[in-house]
Amino acid sequence: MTEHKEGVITKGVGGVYTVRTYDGDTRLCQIRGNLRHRKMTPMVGDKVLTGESGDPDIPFVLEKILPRKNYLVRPPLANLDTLLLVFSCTDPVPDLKLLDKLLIICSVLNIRPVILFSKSDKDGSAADKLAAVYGDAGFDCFTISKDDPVDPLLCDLIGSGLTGLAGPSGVGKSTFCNKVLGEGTMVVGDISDRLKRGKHTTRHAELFTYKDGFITDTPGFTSLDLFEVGVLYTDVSGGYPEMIRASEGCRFADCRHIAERDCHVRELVGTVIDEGRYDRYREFYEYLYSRRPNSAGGYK
Ligand SMILES: Nc1nc2c(ncn2[C@@H]2O[C@H](COP(=O)(O)OP(=O)(O)OP(=O)(O)O)[C@@H](O)[C@H]2O)c(=O)[nH]1
Ligand SMILES: [Mg+2]
Ligand SMILES: [Zn+2]
Repeated sequence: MTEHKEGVITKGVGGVYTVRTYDGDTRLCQIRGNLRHRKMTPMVGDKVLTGESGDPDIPFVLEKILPRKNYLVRPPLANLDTLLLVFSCTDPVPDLKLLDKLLIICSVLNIRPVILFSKSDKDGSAADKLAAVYGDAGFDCFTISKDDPVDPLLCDLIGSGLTGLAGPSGVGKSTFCNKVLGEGTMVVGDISDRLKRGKHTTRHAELFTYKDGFITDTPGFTSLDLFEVGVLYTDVSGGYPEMIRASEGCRFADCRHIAERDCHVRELVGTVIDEGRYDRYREFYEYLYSRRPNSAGGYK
């Protein structure tokens, strides 16, 4: 008789999925034909039903992917509660466009973002400045460094539910995982001396248990197109809570904060609202507006 068990996908490499069942077993699974037929691609974080396959090499099979509460395309993760957005204050230079894009996506998918500015040992004042900008905007921010203990507040934030990591290569995602989970859990890479970029050391997402939840290290990435992942122009403001707060003072209730008269948001740019954040908001808004459904293109 086939023994069915539910669990969570902790890893998926080359069509072979590792599932941790709720009673603590680890099952190596292949994918069932009908799942492939339905073009459902299993993801790390997916809750699944597993059964026996009859194949001694990969003894189990994914029978069913249970409904997802959300999923990210980049990095590919399902059922996230919290996403740690890791950006180094230097080496590599922080890609704040990518950070803001991920904050918009978190707001669309109802994922709690927590921002980590890493390598604060290399440039403490840069890390503090970034944390001030994003902290004032309304996000949970921490500055971290490989030589400092992890803030107990941060440990609490990631101690339950499913936490993913996202950020460019070489910022220290795996280094952070090792600090939390124990040295040697993940391989840590170098950054190139010349380009100050990471070398894509982590190749696959992998989920580990931590306290009452799970934490997932992921490969670094830099390219992320908001339009391609389905974000709409109406979603952009969700990544800018400081502008939503300020918009109460705008003359028009549907103010886009671009060219409208008596726009309180624009009045606050450079003081309460960070100029770089505003510029990125505007760039994303205009880009997605020009690609809105039924649009002939161009921003009016
Ligand atoms: N000075 C300093 N170096 C760090 C810190 N965190 C990580 N590094 C270094 O940065 C390099 C890259 O670290 P990783 O942890 O492999 O980075 P990653 O984000 O996992 O990179 P990918 O797996 O390629 O996406 C390594 O040489 C680390 O030792 C830090 O807080 N301070
Ligand atoms: Mg890594
Ligand atoms: Zn406005």
